[in-house]
Amino acid sequence: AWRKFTPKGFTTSEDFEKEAVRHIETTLARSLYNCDEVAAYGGTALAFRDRLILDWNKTQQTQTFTDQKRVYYLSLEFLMGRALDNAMLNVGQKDSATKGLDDLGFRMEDIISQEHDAALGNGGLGRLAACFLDSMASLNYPAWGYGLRYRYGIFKQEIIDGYQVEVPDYWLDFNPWEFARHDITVDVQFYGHVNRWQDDEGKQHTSWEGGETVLAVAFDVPVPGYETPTCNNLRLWGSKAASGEFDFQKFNSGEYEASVADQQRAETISAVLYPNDNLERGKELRLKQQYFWCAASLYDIVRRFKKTKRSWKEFPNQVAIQLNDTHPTLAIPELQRILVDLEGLEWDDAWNIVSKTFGYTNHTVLPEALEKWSVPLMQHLLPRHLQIIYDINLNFLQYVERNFPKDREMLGRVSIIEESNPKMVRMAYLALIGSHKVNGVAELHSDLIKTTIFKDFVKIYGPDKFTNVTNASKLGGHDFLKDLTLLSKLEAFVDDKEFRKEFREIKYANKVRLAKHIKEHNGVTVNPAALFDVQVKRIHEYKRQQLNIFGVIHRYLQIKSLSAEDRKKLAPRVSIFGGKAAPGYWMAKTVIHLINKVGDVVNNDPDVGDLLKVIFLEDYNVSKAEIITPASDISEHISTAGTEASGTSNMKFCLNGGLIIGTCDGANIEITREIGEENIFLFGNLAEDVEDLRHGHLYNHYELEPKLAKVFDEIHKGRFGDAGAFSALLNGIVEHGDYYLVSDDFASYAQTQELIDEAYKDTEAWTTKAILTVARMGFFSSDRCIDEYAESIWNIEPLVQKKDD
Ligand code: 26W
Repeated sequence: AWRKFTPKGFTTSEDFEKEAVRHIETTLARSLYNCDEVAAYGGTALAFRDRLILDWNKTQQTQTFTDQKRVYYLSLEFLMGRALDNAMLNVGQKDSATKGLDDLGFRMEDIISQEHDAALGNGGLGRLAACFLDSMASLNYPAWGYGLRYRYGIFKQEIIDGYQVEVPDYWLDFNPWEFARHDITVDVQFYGHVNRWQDDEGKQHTSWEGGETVLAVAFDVPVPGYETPTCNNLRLWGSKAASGEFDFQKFNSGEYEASVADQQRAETISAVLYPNDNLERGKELRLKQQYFWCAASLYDIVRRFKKTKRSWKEFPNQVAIQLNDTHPTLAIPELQRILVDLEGLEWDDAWNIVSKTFGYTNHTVLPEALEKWSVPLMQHLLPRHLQIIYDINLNFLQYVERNFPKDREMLGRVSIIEESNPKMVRMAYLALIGSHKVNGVAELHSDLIKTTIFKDFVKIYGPDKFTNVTNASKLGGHDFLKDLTLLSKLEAFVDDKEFRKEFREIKYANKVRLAKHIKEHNGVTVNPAALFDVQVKRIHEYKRQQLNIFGVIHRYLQIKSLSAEDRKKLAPRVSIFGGKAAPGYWMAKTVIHLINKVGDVVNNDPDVGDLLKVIFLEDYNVSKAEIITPASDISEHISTAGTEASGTSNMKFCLNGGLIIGTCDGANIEITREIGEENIFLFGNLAEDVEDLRHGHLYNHYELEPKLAKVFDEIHKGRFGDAGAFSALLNGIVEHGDYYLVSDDFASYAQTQELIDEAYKDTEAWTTKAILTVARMGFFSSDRCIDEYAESIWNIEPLVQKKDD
């Protein structure tokens, strides 16, 4: 309805065609005679982009004039996927475009798939950021995202001879969705030294001088909301050599290489996304990325605030900044530096503003993922920030000392500086101390952070500083998009024959589509009537793809042990895996290799036939997820209890009519509460028992679970190729303590898989479970989630545009 008051834009297929053709012929300078799919994509994207831009400009204008509080979402990762389909969904008129393209001789599906994914993220954290941008726009919150414009997103994964091979992702080839703002730039400083001096009135000043400067250039990406004129902005910073830095002298005297080297060094900062998920490696370039992005974003936010001519103490009433994990924590000392060194505020006044402005979301408790930066590195790269961090720490520790005079040990435990060699800055502590709210991403996780990594801080600040906002997901479809709680209306149809049939047909059609994809990409024929069992996510030991593949081997051995007659009673299954391993994560790469080797054997064994197929889908990403997720009957969310903060694909699968096999971890627990425990397949040890079990492994001799032992025997015998290739994986379990409790959970996992086989045979009962699951998932809408952030952390209100704005 709001379209009625949008002045421009096509509403018929003819008008769409005119717009698209105009863009193809003029903007893209292509002749219609050799218009290929790439050009047709370009024309279509530009036609929709025009419509978005009108809304975008108006939204930004309204936000500026209204001048109410805004939220800034700082994230090093935004896993956006493709933009065109999303733009069509939000703007409307996809049907006009489909018809128009058809007239021009193209299929919409093929055109959509021309677009590169914007894959500026690793996994859950980055995808969550993308869902949040969508919901913030859909709910009309004045909100900006800030990130880095990586020239290369997450690598593309190829599987060659069963091994992962990484290929660079040249996604910027043609990207109509970004606007380079060459006039919006920020100088960002690195290295140098700190000067202290006194002015004529005796006031102390501190300044950061020397070093080198890199230029941050803004690239803006429109973020449309669903059925609303609100179109927010995602600002990504690209790095360039600062104008003064490019050495014309050298260039003139023929030293081309030397002059270009400076330029390249500057551009390296935003060149590539670090492909580690949940692993911190302490690389200088990563720290440079983090500061570059924080400094540019803060400068931009402060510049916008200063235009309002308000006093500094109003800053937290106008600005909320959300830190997506600790990656943007340097924004805290940076704002303190701006206020104290550049704007001349007193330390305490500045700190009061800073700590009211920030909120910090924690996404992991894995110790190896907690960011720490070495003090010498920080001293070298950001000398003034290190001083500020030391001062923040001093004030904090004095506060702790006053309040807990008897607990001297506590000071060392909570200090931002870890007294190791070299000393380290603990970024999570800095983020917590500099924020007014800290939240976890699912109930169990939010409880865990209060009893483990942040235990002392609950004593220091009290429990109210900590809160939970359970993660959520976006529904990719057409109905129920506005209000996911409307899903509950489906429950009334659970016994409706017609509805049940249609529900099953949709699932089946989605499985047929995935089967086609598998045939094309893996060359394996799978039966769409088989149970599709899917585990797609980053490959990580804690997520336990190894448990899944060992379970698959166990299933294979069982099939082999049966007579042809008994085999007929089995339920056919397709085990589908997908996900990237961090390039340096050998154990994860070994798991991928094992999955592929098992697939080679199983898929070619005539004894097995349709009863079992094992598929590894190459290059799992957002656009592949759009095909895979709706095609699953069962998806696996089987992390060792207490390790997966939330998980978000678990929600996606349920929203798409799939059931879950899972551990009592992350959001699985809340999903169970919502949908009912009769509709989910839970197994395995509980988080509260994990620590004791691990101790048991270390101090007692422990025996491998017998079924798992058989699986290991077969691997050892070389059934899946050279066993040496898998020895590290098996030894981690047999000899090195089985940290992720694969053996402890194996029996319960295998048994639950048998329950699933039985349950799937009862089509009617299964359909009921699936319908009830969908109907009860309303809570996991990212709109609900964003409203909770807005209310309990950001204190912001929606800004709905008036008709005649
Ligand atoms: C410094 C290296 C690094 C890189 C990424 C450390 C940590 C991360 C992320 C925090 C990892 C991540 O994506 N965490 C996931 O966040 C999701 C959204 O909240 C949760 O659903 C997942 O459970 C959590 O693993």
